[in-house]
Amino acid sequence: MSNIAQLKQQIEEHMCSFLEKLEAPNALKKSMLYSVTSGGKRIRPLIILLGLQDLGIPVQQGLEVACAIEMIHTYSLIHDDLPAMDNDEYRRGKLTNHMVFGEDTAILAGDALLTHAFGMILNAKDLENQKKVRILKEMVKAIGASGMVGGQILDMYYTANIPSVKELQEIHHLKTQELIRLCYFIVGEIADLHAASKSMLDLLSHHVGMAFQILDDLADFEIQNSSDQLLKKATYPSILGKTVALEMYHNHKKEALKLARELFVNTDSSVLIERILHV
Ligand code: GRG
Repeated sequence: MSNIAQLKQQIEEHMCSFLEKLEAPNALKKSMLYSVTSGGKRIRPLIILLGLQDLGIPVQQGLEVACAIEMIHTYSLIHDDLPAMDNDEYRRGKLTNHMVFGEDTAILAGDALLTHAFGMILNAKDLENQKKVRILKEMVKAIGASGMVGGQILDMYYTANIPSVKELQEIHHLKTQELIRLCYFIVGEIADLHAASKSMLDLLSHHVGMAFQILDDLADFEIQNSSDQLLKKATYPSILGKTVALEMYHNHKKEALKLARELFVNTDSSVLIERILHV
């Protein structure tokens, strides 16, 4: 099994054992576990663990934080799929959480995953308290009203109003890239990198986040009657055209790989970027 596959398995096992041990009503646990185990690529926790490994830091120091970030990502997807948001019936080829457990339970499963993410970081065994505080502060910024949730409301607003390119960038920056930025921030914090390397990680997260979003938009552009198209959502190819969007994607990917090669001695972080951004 490859190193990346092994780490992915470690992430899955840790999240499952954490949720199975959780003292909570069974109906809620089942709904949380359903979405956590429904086959995500685990990009965000892998960014953290591979980044640490490539810098020579034991992955154990970041395992709980990495799983917490995946729980936050899962909560955001459960809520994004709800009838009041994108109203999606399927995700990752499976019925969405509210289709299986009902809207009420799906909302609460998302709430519980978000809350437990904070608990997981607070209780992380191999992480110093000072680092936990710095990570939690940045996490609040990245996922709350001035981050992912803020991006989601802008996304809703611009479903009825066409955004400019600058406005589209702002939506995606908040909705998608802030969580990716947080993952690279966590690597820098746990590995105690100096300010210059932290700035490089920040720039790396920008390029990975941009290329990731444009690629997602390009894939959606090719699907007839996708949910973005049905909801008349603005995307990079719909606003700029496919050729320009493709060129932007290639440029961001190239810059991301250049920075990853400069930052990390080992190459698995670059392998992961190649995999995330594979057309
Ligand atoms: C509801 C608070 C709230 C936020 C929702 C993340 C998000 C904000 C919405 C998801 C919708 C979406 C398609 C966003 C674009 C980013 C993206 C491609 C997310 C999917 O991430 P992957 O590919 O998913 O990592 P998997 O399934 O692999 O976990």
